[in-house]
Amino acid sequence: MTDLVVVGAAIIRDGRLLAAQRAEPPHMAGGWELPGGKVDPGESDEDAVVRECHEELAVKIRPLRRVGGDWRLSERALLRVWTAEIVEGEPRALEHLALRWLARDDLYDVAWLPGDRPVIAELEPDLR
Ligand code: 9L3
Ligand code: MG
Repeated sequence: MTDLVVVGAAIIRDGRLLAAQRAEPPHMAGGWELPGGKVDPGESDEDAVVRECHEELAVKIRPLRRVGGDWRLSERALLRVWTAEIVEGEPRALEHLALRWLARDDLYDVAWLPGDRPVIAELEPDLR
């Protein structure tokens, strides 16, 4: 079986990272993640991360730089992450419970989902 590819956006503005609190499924609800989701069949990873951020946050983003390689989420899913900038709009929690902009000092004030944690650590140098 091929792995399910999930893409995530590390949206950084003024040295702060946008964190999003999941609303579902129940075992993940309340946990914090980089916004994103599953790549559709035939869709490129970068198109998927742009689409997901539009659907979830109502913003247009531009992916900038890949963060690490394939991050294992589960036996069958992996996460690919890009740093990104907002080129249009102001993020709104259309599918999340809440959004927060985190500086380096408050990066771990939220309960990151276990799969996202190693990615977050790699983003520290990008933050203020
Ligand atoms: N997931 C984990 N970390 C993330 C993202 C965007 C997604 N940063 C996990 C949660 C779900 C699966 O990947 O189990 C698919 O994500 P979604 O399409 O439900 O957002
Ligand atoms: Mg999602």
